Amino acid sequence: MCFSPPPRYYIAGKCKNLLDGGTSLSPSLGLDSAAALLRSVSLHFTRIRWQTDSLPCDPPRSLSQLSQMDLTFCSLLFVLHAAAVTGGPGPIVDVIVDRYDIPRVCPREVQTEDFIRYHFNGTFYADGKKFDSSHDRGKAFISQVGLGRLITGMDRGLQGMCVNERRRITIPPHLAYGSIGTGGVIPPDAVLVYDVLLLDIWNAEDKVQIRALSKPASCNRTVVVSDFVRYHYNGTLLSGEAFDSSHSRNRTYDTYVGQGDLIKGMDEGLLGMCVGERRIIIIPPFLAYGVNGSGTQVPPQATLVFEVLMVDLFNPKDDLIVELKEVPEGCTRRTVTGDYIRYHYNGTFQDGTPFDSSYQRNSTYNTYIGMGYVIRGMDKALQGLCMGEKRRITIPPHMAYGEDGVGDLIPGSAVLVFDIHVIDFHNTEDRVQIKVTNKPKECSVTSEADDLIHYRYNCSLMDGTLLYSSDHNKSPSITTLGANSVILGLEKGLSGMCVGERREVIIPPHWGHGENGAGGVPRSAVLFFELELVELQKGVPEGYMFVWLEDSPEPLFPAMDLNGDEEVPLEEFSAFIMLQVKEARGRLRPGVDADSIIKDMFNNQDRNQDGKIVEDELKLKVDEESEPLFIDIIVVILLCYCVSKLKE
Ligand SMILES: [Ca+2]
Ligand SMILES: [Ca+2]
Repeated sequence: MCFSPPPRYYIAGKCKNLLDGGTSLSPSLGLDSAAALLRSVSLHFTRIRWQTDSLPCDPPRSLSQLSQMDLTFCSLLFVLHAAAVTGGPGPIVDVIVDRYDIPRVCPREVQTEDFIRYHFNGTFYADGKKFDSSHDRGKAFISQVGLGRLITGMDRGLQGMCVNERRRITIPPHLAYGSIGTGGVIPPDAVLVYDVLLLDIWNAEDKVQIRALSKPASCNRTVVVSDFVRYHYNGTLLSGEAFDSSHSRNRTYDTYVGQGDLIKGMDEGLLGMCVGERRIIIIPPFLAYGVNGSGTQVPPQATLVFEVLMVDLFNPKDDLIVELKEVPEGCTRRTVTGDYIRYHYNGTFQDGTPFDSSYQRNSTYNTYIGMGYVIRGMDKALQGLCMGEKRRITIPPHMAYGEDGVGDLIPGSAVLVFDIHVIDFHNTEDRVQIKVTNKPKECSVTSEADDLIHYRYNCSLMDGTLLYSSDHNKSPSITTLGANSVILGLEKGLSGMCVGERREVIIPPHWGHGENGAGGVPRSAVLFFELELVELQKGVPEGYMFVWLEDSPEPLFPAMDLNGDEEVPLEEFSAFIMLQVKEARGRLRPGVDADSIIKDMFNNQDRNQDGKIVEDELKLKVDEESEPLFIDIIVVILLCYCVSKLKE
C-alpha cells in the first residue's frame, strides 16, 4: 500500500487501484484510463488541504516501503501539494474525505461490491443544517458499495473505510443530487456532508473465517459433524459490541454440531476444534441471523464474531475409551464381575478441570464390579484389571450421568475422565495365596497348630504401602499357632513352614481384618505378607502343659518314684519330667518357664498339699479322642491360670 499510515485526507478512490493501472477502478468514477485518472487527481489535489503531519507519502516513515511506481506517484503528489499551498480555496469539485477517527487495527477495508452497515448524519455544507440521520431513525443503514445504489459521492467516499472508522464525506452536487435536488429535502446544487460511522462490512463471497488463538499440545480428537459439544463463547458484533456470552451465564452452550441446531456459520466454524482450543470464528450475516437479526441484541445483517473455547466433546455413538497407563508385570488374576475392588481415582472433565478425587478423601473408592453400583461406563471399565494397574478411562455422558449431570458437581452431558489406580480386589471365594520364595534344603520339621514360632514379617497393602513390620520391633514376633492370636490368613500362611523358609502370602479381607479393617488396615483390604520363620518350638495342645510323645509309662507312679521310697517330692517330680523332655518322650509347653509349669503340675497332683505325691493322689487320664496320652492336669482353676499366664 502506498499510504502507511493512512492520511487523514484524500480524495475518493483507492491508491492501490490508481497504481495498479486501474484494473479494479470503481465504476462510479467513470474513468477508464490511468492517464485520465491522473489528470483528475491533479485537478482535485489543487483543491485539497493536506495536514503537514500526514502527507500521503510521508518520506521518513514509508519511503522504504514504496515501490518505484509509488515513488513516481508520490513525487507527483508533492508537486500537487506545492500547488495546493500556493493556490486558493475554490468550489468543491470532487468528494473530500476526512478520516478523522481511524481505528488502530483495520483488518479489512471497504471495497466495491461490499455490503456495509453504517450510521450517518447528513448535513448541508452551506449552513450545517441536518437533512437526514440514521441515528434519528434508530437504525443503521445497510447498502452495497460501488454499484450505483448510493449517490456517486457516497459510493466513492466510503471506499477504503474500516469498521469503527469515523469519516466525514463532503460531496459536491454533481456527485449527489445535482442541480435539481430531491423531494424538497435537498435543494438544487447542495454540497452535502456525511459524518459516517462504519459498523460492518461483508461480501457475498465471504466465508466463515477462523483464527486460531491457542491449541492444546495434545489433541486426541476434533469436532466432526454429529458430535455433541459444550463450549464457552463471547459473541460480539464486528464493531466489538458484545451481544451475548456464555461466560456471563456461567454455563457452557451445549449442542450438536452440523445438524442445523446452530447458525450455519457456527456449525461450520466449530468443526476441527480440540477440547481446550480457543479460536475466533467470524461469520458473515448470511451465515448467521441474516436480514432479521436476532432479538434486540443482534441487528439485521450483522457479521458475528465469536471467541470460542471448546470445553467438551463426544459423539453419541462413543464407547468408553480405555488407555493403559501402567500394568504390573506378572499379573495373573484380573477383575471380573462380582469382585470387590478398592481403587483410587482422580476425576476430571475433558478440559482437565477436576471434579472429584478419592485421594482428597484419603480413602479408596470401594465397590462390587459389574453389579450396577457405579455408573455404567465405570462398571465396564473396572473389568479385566490387575492389582496395581493404572488406567485412564474416558466415559461419554450416556455411560455416565447423562443429560442431567449431578447437581453442581457434574454438568449435563459431560464427558468424564478418570485416572484410576487399582489398589486391590478380591472375591469372597478367594483363599489365602502362599508363594514360597525360599525353602531350606533341610525342611522336615514344619510348623503346625500349638507350635511356638518366632517369625519375621512385613505387612503391606497391595500397592506396596507398608503397614507393619517385625523390624519395627527389634526382635522377631512370637506366637503360638492355633491360639487365635493372629488373623486367620496369617495363621495359614505361617503353617507348614520350616525354619529359614520364606514366603509371600496374599490374604483377602475375609481371612484378614474384614470389612471393618483394623488399626492401620483399611476396610476390606487385601494384605500382603512377607514371612520368614526364624525359630520353631513344637508345642502342646491348648490347655495342656506337658504331653507324652509316646506311650506314657504304665504304671506311672513307680516310674516317677525314682528312688522307690513311695513318695515323690517336687525335686523328684521335676527330675522325672525333665528326663522325659530330655529323652524326647514328652514335651513341655514351649514359651513358658519350665520350673513354674512343673511346680504347677506338682501342686495339682499333690492334693493334700503336703509337699509330696503319693500313689493314690496320682490320677491318670487317657484322652480318648487324641494321641498321645496326657497327664491330667485339667483342673478348671489351674487351666485358667495357665492360659492367663501364657498371655502375659
Ligand atoms: Ca521318691
Ligand atoms: Ca501329698
